[in-house]
Amino acid sequence: MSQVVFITGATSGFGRACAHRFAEAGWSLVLTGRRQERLEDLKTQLGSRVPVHVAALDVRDDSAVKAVVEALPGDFRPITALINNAGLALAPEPAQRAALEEWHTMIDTNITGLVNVTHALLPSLMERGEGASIINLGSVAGQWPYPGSHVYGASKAFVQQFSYNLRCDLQGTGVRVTDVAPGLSESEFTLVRNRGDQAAYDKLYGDTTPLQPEDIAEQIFHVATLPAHVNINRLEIMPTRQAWSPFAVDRD
Ligand code: NDP
Ligand code: 8X3
Repeated sequence: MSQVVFITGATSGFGRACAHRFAEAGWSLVLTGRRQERLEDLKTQLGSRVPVHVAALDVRDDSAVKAVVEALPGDFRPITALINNAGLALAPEPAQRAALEEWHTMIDTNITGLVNVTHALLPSLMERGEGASIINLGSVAGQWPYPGSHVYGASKAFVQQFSYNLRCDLQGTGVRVTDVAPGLSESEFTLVRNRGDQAAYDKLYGDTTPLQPEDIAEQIFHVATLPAHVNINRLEIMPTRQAWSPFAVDRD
């Protein structure tokens, strides 16, 4: 039976790097994201090496998620690994100045979207059973608070706890679950968060050495290809040049 990976948010950053990494190892790819053109580009790049199925998908739309899963061609099921990667941060300002609509968008994407896709693919993952994996993109922001993280960090805390709780329910099915929690990583994530502000992007990633999407893809591939009896519950990854800061104290 061929190995099949289903990736959400495959059009950029970690998701796109995962598409390349799993293709290198000969896996069949199901690539999803909202930007159809980028999906077609990936199909052109990778389709001569491995079977590739692309589907434009907004993970917030549960009917669309169900339809995409139901329409998966026979060669692309059952799914061996689900990479729940689609996500975003918005509203870089403090909570008291953030727009409610942007909070809703983060919740709808990072929480509801991830839940939609997981729910739709659980039967397929359970059909695969031993060796199957759900790999959820959490973040250091789900564990460590920092200014401007408000709903984004809280959404990633949900991802961590949902991953752990899934582990409990899936015990005995062979399906593994991992919360992968990266720190500072260079991708379009920062342009999305800062509304396309290139100066903010350059400031965050300049004069240091952030993780690259390929670094995260390598870890995700490692998690998905461990022996079937091994489950990494949470994998937190930071660049060597990133660490924690002291508590902030308000002084007169
Ligand atoms: P990118 O912005 O490069 O990629 C995000 C991906 O998510 C895109 O492919 C985008 O595709 C997709 N996406 C966003 N909204 C939706 C939606 N509603 N439906 C379907 N797809 C969607 O960011 P990263 O690769 O850096 O981030 C990937 C994941 O990793 C996210 O969950 C992020 O929170 C997390 N993360 C990122 C870190 C970082 O520092 N970069 C660190 C820790 C975690 P499209 O627009 O085509 O739909
Ligand atoms: C993204 C990493 O540090 O910007 O999840 O929150 S961080």
